[in-house]
This record gives sequence, C-alpha cells and structure tokens, in this order.
Amino acid sequence: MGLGANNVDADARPGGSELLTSNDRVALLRYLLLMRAVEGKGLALYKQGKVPGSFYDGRGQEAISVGATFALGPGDPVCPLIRDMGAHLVKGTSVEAIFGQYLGRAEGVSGGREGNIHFGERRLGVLGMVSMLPDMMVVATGLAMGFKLRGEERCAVSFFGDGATSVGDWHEAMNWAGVYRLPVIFILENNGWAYSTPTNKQYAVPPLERARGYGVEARSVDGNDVEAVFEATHDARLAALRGDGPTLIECRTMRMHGHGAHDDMSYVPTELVEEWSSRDPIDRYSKRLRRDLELDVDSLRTEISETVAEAAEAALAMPMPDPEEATSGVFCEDQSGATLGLGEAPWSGFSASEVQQAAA
Ligand SMILES: Cc1ncc(C[n+]2csc(CCOP(=O)(O)OP(=O)(O)O)c2C)c(N)n1
Repeated sequence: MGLGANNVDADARPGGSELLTSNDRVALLRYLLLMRAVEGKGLALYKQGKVPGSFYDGRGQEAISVGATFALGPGDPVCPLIRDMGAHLVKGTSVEAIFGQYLGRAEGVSGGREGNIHFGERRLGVLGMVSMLPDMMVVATGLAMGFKLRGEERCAVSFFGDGATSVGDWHEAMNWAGVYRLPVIFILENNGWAYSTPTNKQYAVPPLERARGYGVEARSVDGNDVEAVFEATHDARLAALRGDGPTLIECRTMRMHGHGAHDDMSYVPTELVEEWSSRDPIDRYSKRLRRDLELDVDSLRTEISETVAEAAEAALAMPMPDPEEATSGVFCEDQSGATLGLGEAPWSGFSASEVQQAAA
C-alpha cells in the first residue's frame, strides 16, 4: 500500500513562510499552474499523435520541483527527472522550447534529438537526465565535489523517487556526500509507488533513516505544500554553503497520473487516489492565496492557459530538425557548449548584487 494522506494539512498553517513576499507567493502559484498547464497540453498533443514516444508528467507533485528550485541561487544546478518540469520552468527554460521538445522540433531544447525526458538547458544550470536510476544522484554528488574542490559557493540538487532509493548508486552517492560533507541536496519525491511497486515492497528501512546512517541530514515535509518544500530547501542550501554537508528532504506526495501516459494506474486503490485528490497542491495553494492575498486565481489561470496555447501553436509551426544534424552534439566535441551556466533565481531573497556576483 502506498502512502496515506494522513500528514499535516497545509491549509491549517496560517500565514505561510516568512521568507516569502506576496509577489513570491504569486510567482510560486504561477509556476505551479504553468507546470500543470504545460503538461496537460503536452498530454493532449500526445493523445493526438503529435508527440513521438511516450509522455510522462508530474501531476500532483508540482509543489516539489517548483518549491525546491525557487529556493536556489543562479549558480546552483539541478538534475530533474520526469516529474520535475517545475525545475526547468523556474530555472528559465521557455514554454515554447518545452513544446518544441515535446514535438521533436529543431527549436526544442535538444534540437529534436529526444522526446520529453532527457533534456535540460545547460546554459541555465539544468542537466538532462540519465534514465538509469538513480544515476543523477551520482552526477549531482560529482558536481558538489567539484564545487568543494574549487571553493565555489554553490550547491547541487538531485530529484528522485522512492524507487530510486533501492538501487546501489543511491547508497554510494549518499555515502560519498556524507563522508566529504558535500554541498548537495537530495530531494526524494516519496509518492508511495515505484511504478506499480508500493513502498512496503520496496524497502524495510525508510529512506530518512538510511540517509542518517550515511551521515546525511534528513527531514520530511509535506510535498504537496509548496512553501514547506521551499523552506526546507532554503535551509538545506544554507547548510550546504556553510560547509555543513548534504541534506535529504523527503517530500511526501502522490503521483496522480500513471508512470507514463501508457499506464492506467489500475494497481492503485481508487480510495487512495480520491483521498489525495482532496490534497491537490494547486487547489490548496490557490485557496490560501485567495484567502491571504485576495488573489484573482481565475484570471491567473486564464492568462496561463493563453500563454500555453500560444506556445504550443508556435511550437507546432517550428521546423523539424535537419536529418544531417542527427549525430552532431552526441559526443562532447566542443567544451564551450558543455559549461553549466546561470539560471534564473526568481526568489526575492536573492538581491540583484548576489545574482551579479554569481555571474562575475
Ligand atoms: C536502473 C533502472 N531500473 C529500471 C528503470 C525503469 N524505471 C523507470 S522509472 C521506474 C519507477 C521509478 O519509481 P520511483 O523512483 O519511485 O519514481 P516515480 O515513478 O514514482 O516518480 C522504473 C522502474 C530505470 N529507469 N532504471
């Protein structure tokens, strides 16, 4: 059986995070709505036969990649997986480029070489994922090792699911990060299922306890509360930059769609899905901002769906890639394109001078 919805109710938390201004909170809701709208439209295009391959999304888990990435500085790279479109959006990947990616177009992020999984804009500090789970843990740990050796004030972030915690590389990455006190944040999206395998068939000792066994600070938050995820990541980042080492943040959540569009999730009990529907991260945050800021959420939704519809139209008009180009960029022939650049850092807590300093 997967996770029950018996954890703290975010609606009960009055006020929200003191680290966030009203504009920050609206920005968070905007990213949440954007992620859902982009993936909803992507799924519709897939069902129309316009997206090659399969289609994967993070419905129900939006608060995790959005909240965590919002806490990061421009120089902090992220390693998102298939549930983490929010990381791409917060770092600054354009919605048009994402649709170009879905549709395999020349102006998609990977120039039409891939579908909706293995892509990332390195110039924004986003690494395209390696599918073998949990290899991006090792990549993020290696990045953090590099930052430490070079004395750079940056931390790396890796997202992964509960299933990834059962594989050997997870343990090696945790152990190495713990031993060398590396500036890395491990974001565990514990949705109770690894494809169709529930967590009680996945591990005997919870990931938090295993993390502590490797000397990694570990905490658990409500993954459907975007501000809780933001705060936990903010704290973990400060600890990493202070030299206090790695943190694992378990975000308790539920995947509300199948593993991919081909999976009807019939292995998940209906009652569990219903229970989690009432804890939808976007509905809850919309309710809070209507209450706290008297925000007109409907107008925001309309604006976002228009943006998304226009971006999808623009991508449908993009050319297909030139077949002659298919093998270019497969191997690293030119180091200049391989550099990890600076992403956007929209949180108001980063002053303009901090962002400039990172760029210098
Ligand atoms: C080493 C390895 N084995 C199997 C797979 C196939 N696979 C892709 S995703 C997945 C389930 C992952 O579950 P989890 O990490 O809990 O993430 P979730 O799908 O729940 O978001 C599996 C088995 C893989 N990518 N890598």
